[in-house]
Formats: sequence, C-alpha cells, structure tokens
Amino acid sequence: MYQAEPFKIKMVESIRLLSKEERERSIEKAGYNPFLLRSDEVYIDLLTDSGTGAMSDRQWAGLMLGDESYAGSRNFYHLEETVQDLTGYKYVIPTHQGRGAEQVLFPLLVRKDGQYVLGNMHFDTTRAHIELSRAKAVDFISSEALDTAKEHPFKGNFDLEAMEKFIQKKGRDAIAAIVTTVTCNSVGGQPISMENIKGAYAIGQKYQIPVVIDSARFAENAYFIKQREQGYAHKSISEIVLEQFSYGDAFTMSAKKDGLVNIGGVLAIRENKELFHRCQAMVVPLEGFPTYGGLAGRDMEALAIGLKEVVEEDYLTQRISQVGLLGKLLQDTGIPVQSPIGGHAVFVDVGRILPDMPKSQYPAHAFAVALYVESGIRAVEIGSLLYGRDPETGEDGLSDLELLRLTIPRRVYTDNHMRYIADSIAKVYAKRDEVKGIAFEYEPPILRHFTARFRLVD
Ligand code: P70
Repeated sequence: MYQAEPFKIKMVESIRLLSKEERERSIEKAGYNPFLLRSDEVYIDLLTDSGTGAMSDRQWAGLMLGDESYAGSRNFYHLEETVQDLTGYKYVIPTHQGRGAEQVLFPLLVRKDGQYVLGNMHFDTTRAHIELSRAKAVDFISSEALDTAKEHPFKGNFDLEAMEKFIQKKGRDAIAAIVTTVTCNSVGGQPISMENIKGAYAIGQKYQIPVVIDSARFAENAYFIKQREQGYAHKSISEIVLEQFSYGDAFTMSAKKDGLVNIGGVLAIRENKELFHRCQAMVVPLEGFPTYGGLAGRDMEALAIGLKEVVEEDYLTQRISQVGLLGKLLQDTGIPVQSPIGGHAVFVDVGRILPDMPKSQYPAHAFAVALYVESGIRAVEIGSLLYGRDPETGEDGLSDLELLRLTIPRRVYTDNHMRYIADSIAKVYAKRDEVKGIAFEYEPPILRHFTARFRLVD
C-alpha cells in the first residue's frame, strides 16, 4: 500500500532554473565551489538537511508565543521539559546550533593536550572542535561502511573491538571521550544499532571514559532500529529514543536536523552535576545566558514543538521513504550509491564512477560542479576535500571514500523533485568521461571546503 505525505502544503516558495549559460557563469564566479553560489542561482538545493526543513503550522504558531526575557524565558522551561521527557537527561542548555554545544563541551572534556576522542565517525565541525581543544579525533567505523556496495543494516556501527584495543594500548588516561554519532553522517547517514550504541557505552563505563552522543539525527536512527533490529518492531519511536540516549553521559544536538527548526542546538548532561555546572559557566561567555544560549525565546518554542513532531512515526515513514525513493531511482539506473540508503541523504560513490581521477582532483566535488552546470542542483562533496589534511603531516587525499551527498531537506521537496534529481545524475553519469577535475586557487587552513576557490583542470 503506497503511503502518501502525512501533511498538505499551506505555503509555497518559488524556485527557478537558470539557463545553462547563466549556470556556467555562476559556478565560475563562485570559484567552482557550490558553497559560494547564491541560493537564487540554485534550482534544487541538496547542500544540506541542516536548518533547511519546513516548519509546521504548529511551530509557526509557537513563534508567536516567544517570551524574549533575557533570563528565565517560559520557552526555555518548555524546551527543558520536552528534552528531559524525550531523552531522560536532567540538565539542558540551549545553544545556537550543534557546534555551539561542541565548543562548550569539548574543551571541558579534554584534560590534557594530545588526548584522543574516539568515535564511530566524527563529523567535520565535531572533529574541528576536538582539534581546537588540542585533542585528536580517531574513527573506529566498522569495515562494512567503507564498501558502498555491501548491504548491511547498521553501517554506522563502531568497530568496538578495535576501539577497545586502542584504549588498552594507549591507556585510559590518554582518552578524553567517546563520541557516538547517530546516524553516522559521514558514511551516508547510516544508522548505528542499539546493541552497538550500548556496547560503546559499556566500554566507556569499563574504562571510566565519558560517552557523548552526537544526536543530530537521533529520530532517523531510532526509526531504522525499529525497522531493522530484532526486538524493536513493537516499540514506539519515543521508547527507542529514550533507550538510545540512556547509553550516554552527555549529548550535543544540532537541532537544525531532527529538531525540525531552522536554527538551534542543545547541550545536555544526564546526571553529572559538576560537569553541568562547568558547562553552564562556559556557555555564558560563548553562547549566552543558560536559559537562552544564543536562541530567541521563539526559537526555543519552535524547537520544543519540533522535537515532539519528529518522533511521530508517520512523519518518519514519509521522510525515510522519500530519501529511499531517490536512492532506488539511482540504483535502478546503475549508479553506485552507499547501500542501503541512509536517513537524510543519498551518497553517490563517485570514487567508483570516476576511478581514474586522482584524489587530489577531488572527484566528488568535480562531479558536483558538473551536476550544477547540468541541472541547477547543488550537492556537496563528502570526501578528501571535506576530510582535510593530516594536522601533523599536511598530507592530503586521505578519505577512504569519495562521495557526493544529495541531502534531502525535511518536508520541503516532492517526489517529483526526486525524479528530476535522479534524471540529472543519470545525465552526468552518462557523460562522466567529460567531468573535469579541480585544483585549489585558494585553500583555507581549517574547514577548507566551505570557502575554498578552485579552477578546472583538464
Ligand atoms: C550537515 C551539517 C552538522 C553536524 C552534523 C553532526 C553529525 C554536528 C553537526 C554540527 C553541516 C554541513 C555540512 C555540509 C554542508 C552544510 C552543512 N552537519 N554533528 O549538513 O551541527 O551545523 O548545527 O553546528 O551532521 O551535515 P551545526
């Protein structure tokens, strides 16, 4: 039985496809970096699912209930209560977005320079905050994730054995924290099983290492657990979410994803009052007074409502199946994608499409440039460009995978848009021999992909 969207559309926003000549001029002006395009130059924007979703009528109504008091806003208490109910965490601090929570928490967890933070796979801003705190981020993603053709229900899982061996080798004092990222963004929005989340926490407990859950896409992960993990089919999403969070000591959340808001974040501590007090002290100079943390009262209200909507199963079914539809359309035309399809995006394996292009010419980014020129679609590279250089050796081209992420905003595009996207990718794929590599004109020292400029190479 086909399931249609559990919403109808009350307001629309026009989008326009520029001519091919205009698109060529736009991308050249943007230094061949899709991040530097103006959004008016983009027809379908698949750069990110972060802050790009559509709010519901209830959330828009919530904006009108904003209490903009500097201290003690009623919207803070609504948010606090909602987060406590959803996650079981006692201490809740709003932040302006996910990285706001990271910049408060990580420097407090790293006790001395050169400590390690271990993760299934850290996302780029998380990695940056770990490095800014003078620690080193190490990934222990399961080997299945790196073979995009291999079907596995939980490709976001840690290789727990390898992580535990690393802890034993370095000694527990060398480890600042374990970060469990749900879903695992960098390998394709791939879920991590409850068993594995629990296993990472058990290791944390055994060696007394704090476990932080990077929870940007917590509801999508819970949905996959319900679908795929034995023993969860009959549980509600809220029950699964609560259990997921129980295997952590703190969490950071970019609420711009599963919070269903355009801006916002959360830092929460389960029960460590002392850590909470240290976070509270740091949030004041970095983000704002602890009852607003960089958000307007109205933003906190919209977030409290969004966090209730995102665990509705009808919503998640449509969300995950729309991403799945795009993935299936691509698979049906023989385009290699990370399989099974993840929660928030389809990841095209450009490494397999352009096997002869050197990593130093950033094949997935080159494909993104060609896709924009072909169709006005903006996608984003998740590969060697985003990965960056080794901070010690300066070595480049280090990513195991060269992926192009087609990130689907929540409640924004229709299935017809998915069909247009699939057709456009197929067109570039058919002409893949003509895709030109790229080289730096300007390379920023940190998080280089956001602001770099390039030229095409033959
Ligand atoms: C994305 C964005 C943000 C993110 C995340 C995880 C698992 C923390 C954060 C930081 C970033 C991005 C990437 C490419 C293009 C545009 C934006 N992810 N943890 O799209 O949260 O952005 O709120 O500070 O995925 O994946 P925040």
